Amino acid sequence: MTDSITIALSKGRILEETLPLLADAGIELVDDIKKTRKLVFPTTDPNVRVLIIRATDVPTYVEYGGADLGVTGKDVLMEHGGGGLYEPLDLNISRCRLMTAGPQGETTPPGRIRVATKFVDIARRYYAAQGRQADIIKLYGAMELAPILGLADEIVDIVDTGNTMRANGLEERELIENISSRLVVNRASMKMKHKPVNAIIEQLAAAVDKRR
Ligand code: PRT
Ligand code: MG
Repeated sequence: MTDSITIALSKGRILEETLPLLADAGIELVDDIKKTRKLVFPTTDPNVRVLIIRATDVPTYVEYGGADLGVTGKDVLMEHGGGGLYEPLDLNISRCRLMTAGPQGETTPPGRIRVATKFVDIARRYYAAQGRQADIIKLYGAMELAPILGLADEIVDIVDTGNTMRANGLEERELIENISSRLVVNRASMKMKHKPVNAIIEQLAAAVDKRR
């Protein structure tokens, strides 16, 4: 079955923007994903199946060969730690910014600070590169609450419109990275299944170009 291909997609907001790109590449889901609890889906291409999993699990599935290809945010890839995966294509979807933020009208206090985030490794690397001392506190959601409740001086989080930050009395401070979703490929699949994998990369690249 060397030619059968598994693609891991991130559920949630990335999925909605990924499906039209895949459709342009000739890969469409056969089932209505909203009406089933399945996690593995056949597609209109008999050699391609799709997994719909958490964005943060996509790099892991692809790195260990559970899937040949995957789609996930650059933020997730940065936090996962890039090694072990090819990243051949910027899909130019689900764009947002990874920012530091703190209470409106205040500046970062001097000396050692506390930073709340779900992006622990990214935050650690970022503050270290700035030569700033930071204790990183891991949260799994609602990072925006942390400064208001005195849990942290700053947060590192995703910003799109900025509405969530503003609504919680926070302001953006420094840009860590501009984010979009990326196609990732398992290293062995790139070699062993070169032909079908490459065909999908090229068709997706054309679908992305068409939308520029
Ligand atoms: O929800 P779950 O815990 O299962 O996973 P998830 O939160 O990682 O999934 P999802 O679907 O919410 O987001 C997945 C990916 O979408 C992220 O990894 C980013 O690459 C990308 N993305 C794009 C975003 C946003 N835009 C975004 N606005 N991810 C999150 N947000 C959130 C942000 O965390 C904040 O709470 O939206 C809020 C900010 O939006 P604004 O418009 O108010 O600034
Ligand atoms: Mg979410």
